[in-house]
Amino acid sequence: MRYLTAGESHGKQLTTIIEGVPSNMPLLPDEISESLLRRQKGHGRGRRMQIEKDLVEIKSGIRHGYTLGSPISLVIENDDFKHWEGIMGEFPLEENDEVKRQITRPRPGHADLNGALKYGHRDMRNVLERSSARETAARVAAGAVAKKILALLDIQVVGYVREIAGIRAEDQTNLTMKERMEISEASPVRTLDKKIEQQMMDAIDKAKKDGDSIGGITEVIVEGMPPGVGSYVHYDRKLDSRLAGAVVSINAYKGVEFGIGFEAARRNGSEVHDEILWSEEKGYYRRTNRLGGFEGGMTTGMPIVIRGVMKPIPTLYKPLQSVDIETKEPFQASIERSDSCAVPAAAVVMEHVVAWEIARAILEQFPHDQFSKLKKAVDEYREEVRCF
Ligand code: EPS
Repeated sequence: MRYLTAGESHGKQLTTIIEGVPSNMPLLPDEISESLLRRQKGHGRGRRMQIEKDLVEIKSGIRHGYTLGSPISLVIENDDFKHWEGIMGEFPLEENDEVKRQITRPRPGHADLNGALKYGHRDMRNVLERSSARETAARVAAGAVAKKILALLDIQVVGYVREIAGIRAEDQTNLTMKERMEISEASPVRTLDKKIEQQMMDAIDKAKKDGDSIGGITEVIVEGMPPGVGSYVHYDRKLDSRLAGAVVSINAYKGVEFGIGFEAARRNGSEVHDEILWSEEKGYYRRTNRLGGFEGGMTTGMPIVIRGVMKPIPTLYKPLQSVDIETKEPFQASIERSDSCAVPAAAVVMEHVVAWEIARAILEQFPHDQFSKLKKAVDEYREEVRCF
């Protein structure tokens, strides 16, 4: 299974093309749009999210509510395009037409300067339009399809916020997946810890007032995975490594950890590894889950616990010093409209990129063109490993 996204932030639309989804799987546009609307929410989002209402249109690959097995193409229109047609249109400029809002002052921390050097763009709008996190809407659309595959295989995925600007939510280990989903969904900052919700919101309001931005940590849990998915044989099929790559590919993400994560460096081996137990009902399981659901690049069957670090968004109303690429003079970087904190939205993005990698790995291990055959193969494998 693979996908490609296309689209500029203020261009006409975002497009996602997915290949390799098995046939005869039920899928409705509303199921994808629900994920898109979740991504748009969150305290700290800027004015752009009031302009957009991200709803997906399915252009191919689905007929009468079922997948065909052919590529699925999905479109999300940018409502804001109507304000940007002159700037973002595809036709050549007329003679004497001025390029409006040309950007020559790169923002520190954004893709502006490196992208301009790489592609030879003197107007850095050509870079920022694509490097904008608007693209994550297209990735959430792909992830929503992956989540549907997983849900039908009894695998659940949920993402929420663990930390914003140093304000930490306590680990809520006693909650079920359903509770995690419902509680985080009801929270304006997508946290499970009611006690620190207001503090997080206050920190976001303060950052906004100061013209600054703040980052945080998001966590995704995956439950219901069979053990042995991934690989110890091939470096590029290790599932934890693929998940780490996918998470760091989300705009502004700088790091990833599984289970106890970096804390493992400070503990003895006997306090890191998870003892193996067996019962008739569960098959093999671990007494603890410090390794976050992975051993040897493969799932253990325990919940996958993965956290990602999002840096503060680099678009600041209080801009940092930069250099104008036309004059080489020092300047304050360009000011673009921005979110003061997108961590709650990023939790939804991370949930979906994780779902995508998991579904992709399952389809690699159980390659079937028809959904019912995939389901049968996964169920048989589950039974086989339980009694192994
Ligand atoms: C973004 C800047 C803002 C955000 C945008 C990401 O957009 P605009 O430039 O239109 O104000 O709202 O996020 C989205 C549009 C989105 O859908 O998440 C950036 O520079 O990365």
